[in-house]
Amino acid sequence: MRIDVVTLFGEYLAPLELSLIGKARRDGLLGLHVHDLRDFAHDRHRTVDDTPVGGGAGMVMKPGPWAEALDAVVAAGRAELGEGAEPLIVFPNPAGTPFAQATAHAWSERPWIVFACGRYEGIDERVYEHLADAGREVALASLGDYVLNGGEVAVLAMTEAIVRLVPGVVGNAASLVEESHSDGLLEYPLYTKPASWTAPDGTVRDVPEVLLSGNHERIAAWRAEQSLARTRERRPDLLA
Ligand code: JB8
Repeated sequence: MRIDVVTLFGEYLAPLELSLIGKARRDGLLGLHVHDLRDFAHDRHRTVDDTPVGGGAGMVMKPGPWAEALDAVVAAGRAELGEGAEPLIVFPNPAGTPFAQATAHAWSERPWIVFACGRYEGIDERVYEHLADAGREVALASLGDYVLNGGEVAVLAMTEAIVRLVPGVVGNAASLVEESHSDGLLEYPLYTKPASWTAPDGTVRDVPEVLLSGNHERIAAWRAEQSLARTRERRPDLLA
């Protein structure tokens, strides 16, 4: 899978060198390319923003650098993947469609995703029109109902959620089917040894007896009941 990121703050993406994602890159399962939007601004000050037409607070990202950057990234990706290759271009945006585990699964099957990180108040609307007219596949994706300073942190989160679902990236594929949201419910409570643990305040805390029973049917039933109870309590919206 190939992932491109266009950003003003490439340093924000440094964590993608680490751990699981870094290993996927070294193993050749992921090609990650970070591009500086400012390389596509051609005036003396390499300007990428300007004041909002019609008035209002803050600054708006100029359309020119974005159109040039995305056209260049598409051309570079096609040189690697083939001239017929078509990326999904994702703009993290608090006004986008919610990004969920189902989105991560769907996008983990894509050969190529381009993330476009906005900053300031956002990007000139004509960039989206330009991409749509060029026949590009575009998605606006929101991590949740809160506002970040830009798309970079959302790209870190989405990239990790997507790449860990690419076959071969997570060593134990079975752990992917037991986690929260894999079946639309929250995960059941987890315990490890010792079965009887004395907390720092002296309280003895035992693992639920059913988990020590060796009765796999009873254990599965208890876990299913716990998942459902937790989901009803914490995330009733998931049951509706
Ligand atoms: C300016 O919260 B976010 C997000 C916030 C942003 C921009 C992009 C994404 C651009 N603020 O996902």
